[in-house]
This record gives sequence, structure tokens and C-alpha cells, in this order.
Amino acid sequence: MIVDVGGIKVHPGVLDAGEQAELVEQVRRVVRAAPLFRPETKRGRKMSVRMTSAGRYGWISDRAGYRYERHHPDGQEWPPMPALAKEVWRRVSGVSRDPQSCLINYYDADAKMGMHQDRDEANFEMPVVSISLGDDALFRVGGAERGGKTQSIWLQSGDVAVMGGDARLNFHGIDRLRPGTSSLLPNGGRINLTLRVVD
Ligand code: MD6
Ligand code: FE
Repeated sequence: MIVDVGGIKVHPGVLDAGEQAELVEQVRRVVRAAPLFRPETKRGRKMSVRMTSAGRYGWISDRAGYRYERHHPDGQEWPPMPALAKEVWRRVSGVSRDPQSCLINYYDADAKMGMHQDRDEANFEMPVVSISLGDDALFRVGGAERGGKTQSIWLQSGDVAVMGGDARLNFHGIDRLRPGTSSLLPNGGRINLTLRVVD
């Protein structure tokens, strides 16, 4: 079963409980090598999510703007991409290229993400694949213009969303979490992985 939310295809329960735990372990390995940081927007506001990346490129936001970089802010290359995340991409992306970036977002109980487009990549024919782990999150999807009609869905741990085709540039964001809905992460919260071809 696939659920269409404003053109974004949500595949519920792609990862079972064992795979979710394994992916969390792989994410912990990344975070040990490339610590989470709280990015600033161009306007100097701190985002509420904490981020890091794995793979060839990581996504960075600071006073200089949004972009992909080969290095963590601490100067080191990003660690290798979690193997299980790459496997999910191969299962659901529908394209033959492998992802070059795995952005890791950590949400605590109060974190959210404002409506945005993913448009820092060179080739919009390549989809974005997103994996949810931990607490449920309310995902809102609009159209290609800011301010239009939106639809929402609660993303659960193990769900995978694919943003491609005509929906590739749709606005989307996370309104809020439902704390305590998952026991996957001992301290609660949510991890979101987004996989992309960058260049
Ligand atoms: C999140 N997701 O789920 C934020 N972007 O925490 C995204 O921003 C996103 O879910 C591109 C494609 C799918 C997504
Ligand atoms: Fe996004």
C-alpha cells in the first residue's frame, strides 16, 4: 500500500522493528564521528532541529545561506552513509543512481520544521527519499507555490516518503511531534533521514 499525500508517496512500515533498531545504531555511528549541530538560517535564527550528514555531501545552513558541503563544520569529511538507508533508497527510489547525501535531522519533543522546498540539488529528476524513526510527526505537504492548499499525514517510525516527479518541488514541513508515541529512541524524539543525489 502506498499513500499519496499531495504527490508525495508515503510507504508505511518499510522498516520493521529490528531494521529500525539497526538503522538507529548506524545513525549513532555517524553522530559519533560527525556530531549533531544546530544550524542557523540566513537571518541568523537557530533552527529547532539538530543536524548532521553522511555520504559525499552534507547539507549546511548558516549566515552564508543553504548549500551542500564536502565537510562537517568541524572540518572533517562526512562519515559513510548508513548501509541500511542506502538499501531503502535502492528499494523505493526508482532510479539507478545511488544517493550522495544522507541528511540526519534530530527532533526533540518541541522541534519542528517550517514549510520549505528541497531545491539545493542539481538534478530535480532525482527524487528525495525520507525515512522516519522514533516518535510520530505531523508532515504537511503543499504545492509548488508557497501558501497554497496543504494536506497532512502522521509519519510513523519505519515509514518512508518519496518526493519525486511532479511533487519534487512541493513545499513541505513538520508541524509537530507526538511525544511518547515510540519507544525506539530511549530519550524520545524523532530522527529523519533524507537521501539525495546532489550533483
Ligand atoms: C522531516 N522532511 O520529515 C522533514 N524533504 O523531518 C523533509 O524535509 C523532506 O520528508 C524532502 C523529502 C521528504 C521529506
Ligand atoms: Fe525537505
